[in-house]
Amino acid sequence: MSNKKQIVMLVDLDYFFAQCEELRNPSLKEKAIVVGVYSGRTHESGAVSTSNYVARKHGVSSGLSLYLAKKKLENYDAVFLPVDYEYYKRISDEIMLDLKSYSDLFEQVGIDEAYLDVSVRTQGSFTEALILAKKMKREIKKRIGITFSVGIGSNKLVAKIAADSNKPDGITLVKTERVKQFLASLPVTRLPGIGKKTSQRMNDLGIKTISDLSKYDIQKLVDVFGRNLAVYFHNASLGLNRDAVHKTIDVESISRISTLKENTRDLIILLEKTNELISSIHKDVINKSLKFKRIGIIVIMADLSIRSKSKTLVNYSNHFGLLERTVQNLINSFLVESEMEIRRIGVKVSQFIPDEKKQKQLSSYF
Ligand code: DCP
Ligand code: CA
Ligand code: CA
Repeated sequence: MSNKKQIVMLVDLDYFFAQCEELRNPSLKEKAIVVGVYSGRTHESGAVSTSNYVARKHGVSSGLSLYLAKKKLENYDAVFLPVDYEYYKRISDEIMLDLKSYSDLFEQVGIDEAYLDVSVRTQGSFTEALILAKKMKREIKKRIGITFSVGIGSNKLVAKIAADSNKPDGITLVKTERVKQFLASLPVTRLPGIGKKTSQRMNDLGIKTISDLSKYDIQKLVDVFGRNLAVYFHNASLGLNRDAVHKTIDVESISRISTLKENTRDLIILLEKTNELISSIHKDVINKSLKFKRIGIIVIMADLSIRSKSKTLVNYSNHFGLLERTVQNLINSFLVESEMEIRRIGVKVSQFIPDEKKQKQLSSYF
């Protein structure tokens, strides 16, 4: 890492799915908007994906059952909408492309968040960073119509916690010399990686605030949480974090598909073909220094209908043998499920991260 002052922003789109619904239908703005995943057979089973601030005022937020949400809102003007992921993704893509242009280094984290390293273009000046953040908010609001909250700090951890502390449409800047004071009184749950279970265990140790955590004997933390987590918790409580902004990978998937000499269901013939495809995909993955998490097969049947099957790995990998074995298992189970002959077969890998040999273990918290 260079010695120059690092400045990182975290952008978090406000009440995102619900704000997208307001964008395409502004007349909904004054109403409570609940975007939900309808899972079951009855009209009301399912959960709230997110809601706008009008609905939140009445106690309706992410994770609540739709049944309870309806009950809480029965005396108010409310609309319930199903998740339209494709539409939200289109808006997100447009915003992310814009945000990227304000950064030196850009890392998207999920559909509604991104880290921007702006150290170079602000020359390490927090004042410049604040001006940049305001400009970015103004221009994207004007061009796309979506608001977001920004946290600015000297690393990803501080930027993230800062962004969370002033929503919606906020900007929070935490200068390096104010970090300790800023964090001190916050509950430990505000640190990324500390959820319900961990905070309960900390609570049992008498640790409630981030300040409590920073003063707690580190050896005792090691005894309870193990070395890696203890070190992360201790450093995080002091606002220390060395995780770099990783450049987001533009490529979404790498695939190859090929037509068989003749239609077949013969496993050996199919594997011969997929092994060729795998070799070519694997070369590509290594050349681009990627690791993938999802492996799939695409099968075009004798009647030209298309099927696919995939598996998500536990860890990111670019291991040739694992790719081979996984494809073999997918084909095996595909053959059990279907009786028709196969005309073409393809292999696809997706969900990439950069393959950085020295990747920090705890970066998975971000
Ligand atoms: N989401 C979901 N289910 C959850 C949490 C979130 O489907 N339990 C979806 C809907 C959200 C989006 O992910 O719009 C982003 O999640 P956030 O946690 O950032 O929540 P919001 O953007 O909705 O609200 P906020 O303004 O608090 O960031
Ligand atoms: Ca978010
Ligand atoms: Ca959000």
